Amino acid sequence: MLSIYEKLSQKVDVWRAEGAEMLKNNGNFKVSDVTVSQIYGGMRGVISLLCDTSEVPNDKGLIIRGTPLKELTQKSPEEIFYLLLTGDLPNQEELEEFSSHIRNNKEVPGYVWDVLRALPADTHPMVMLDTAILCMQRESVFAKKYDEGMKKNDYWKYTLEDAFNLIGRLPGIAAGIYRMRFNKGDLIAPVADMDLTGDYVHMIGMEDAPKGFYELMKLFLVLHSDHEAGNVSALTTVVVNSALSDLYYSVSAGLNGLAGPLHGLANQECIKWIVDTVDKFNGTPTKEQISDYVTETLKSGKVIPGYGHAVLRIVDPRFEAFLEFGKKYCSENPIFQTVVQTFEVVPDILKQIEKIKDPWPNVDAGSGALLYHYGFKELSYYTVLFALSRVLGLSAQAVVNRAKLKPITRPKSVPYSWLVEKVKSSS
Ligand code: CMX
Repeated sequence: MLSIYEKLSQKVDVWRAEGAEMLKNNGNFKVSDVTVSQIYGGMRGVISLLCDTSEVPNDKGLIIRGTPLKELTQKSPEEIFYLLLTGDLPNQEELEEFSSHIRNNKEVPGYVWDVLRALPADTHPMVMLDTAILCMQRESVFAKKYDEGMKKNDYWKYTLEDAFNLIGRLPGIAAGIYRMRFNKGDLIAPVADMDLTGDYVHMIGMEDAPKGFYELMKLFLVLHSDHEAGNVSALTTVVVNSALSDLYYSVSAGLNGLAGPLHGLANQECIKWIVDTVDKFNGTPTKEQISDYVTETLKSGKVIPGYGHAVLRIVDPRFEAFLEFGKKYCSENPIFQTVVQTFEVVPDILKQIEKIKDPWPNVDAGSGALLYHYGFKELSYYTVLFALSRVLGLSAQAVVNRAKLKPITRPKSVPYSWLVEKVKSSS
C-alpha cells in the first residue's frame, strides 16, 4: 500500500507531464471569448480556470472527480477528501493511513479559545470560525518551509500537511464555537480514534440526538465539500493561495466569501424564511399561503433564499439528496413539510420572472430544515457547517494547484473608456 504522500507523488508526476504536453501542443488554442455582458455580469460562464477536483455541468450538477454526487452520498468526508485529492476512492488500508493524518491533528491550541473568548458575545459564528483559522497561521508548515527556502516542486506536500492540520482541528473548533457562542456549556474534548463526523457530533454534545443525526451530519459534510473553482469561496481561496499565502490565510479568506447571503449564508436565510412562513401561518402553510408569501418577499426587493444558481439549470442534486433524507427521517415535521411545499410552489413563480435563469432549489433550500428537526436551532451557525465541509474542497484544490505548479492568478481589468474604444474601433 502507498501512503497518501507516495500516492500523490506518483500522480503529481503524471499531472505535470500532462500539463506540460497540453501547453506545448495547444498553448495558443482559443477556449472561449468574453463578451461585454460577461464583464459586467460577474464573469459568468467565462472559462478561465482549471479545476480537476470537481465539475458542475449546468444540466447535471456536482460531479466529483468524474463520479456524480448521487453515487457518493453514502461515503464519509474522509473518503471524499481522499477522492478530491487523488481522483480515486481509497481502499480500507489507504483510508486508515489517510485518516490517521486527520486524527493525529485534533488538538486545538489553547490560544485559539483565548482569541475566540475575547470577541464580543454577539459575534457571528462565521467570524469566529474565520478568525480561529487565521490566528493559527503562525503554525503553517508551508510558511515555515517557504522561509527556509523549500523548492517549488515540494509546495504541494506542505500545503497538504497544513490541510491535515486544519481539517483535523476544524471539527473541534466548529463544535467549540457552537458551545461557546450559544452557551451550551464547557468545551468537549475530542476522542482520539473517532472519525471526523462522529467526533464532531460528540464535541457539540449531540451524541444522544435522535436516530439519523450522525447520518445527517455525514451527508452534510459530503454534499457541501466542493463545487468546482468558480464560486466565490473557492475562487477567493484559489486566488489568495496563488500568491503562496498559506492555507490558513487562503481558507480564511475564502470562507469570508462563503459568509455572504448570496452564497453559503443562504442556508441561514432560507431556514429563517421557512420558519417565518410556518410562524406566520401557524403551522405548515398551504400552497396558496406560500405563494402569497413568495410574492410578498419578492415585492420587498428580497431574493427567495435557496432558489436559483449561477451555474445550475436543474434541481440541485444536493437538494434532492437532502429531500430524500428528510422523507426518510422527518416527513411529519412541519418545517420539513414546508420545504417540500415550497419546492412545489416556488419554481413555477420564479419561472414567470424573465430575468431569473434558474428557478430551481439549490443546496441551501433543504439543509436547514433537517438541522432544525434535530433541535439544532441556532440558525446563524448553519454556515459554519457548510464551511466545515467546504474546507475539504478548498484544501484539495490548493494542494492540486500547487502540485500543478500554477502561477499567481492575475486576470486583466480594463477601464470603461477602454471598452468604449474597443467597441468603437471594431464597428
Ligand atoms: N429570488 C429572487 N430573485 C432572484 C433569485 C431568487 N431566488 N435568483 C435570481 N434572482 C434574480 C437576481 O437577483 C438577478 O436580479 P437583478 O438582475 O435584478 O440583480 C436576476 O434574477 C438574474 O439572476 P440570475 O442570472 O438568475 O442568477 P445569478 O447568477 O445572478 O445569481 C444567485 C445566482 C444564487 C446569487 C441567485 O440565484 C440568488 O440570489 N439566489 C438566492 C440566494 C441563494 O440561494 N444563494 C445560494 C446559492 C448556492 C450557494 O452558493 O450556496
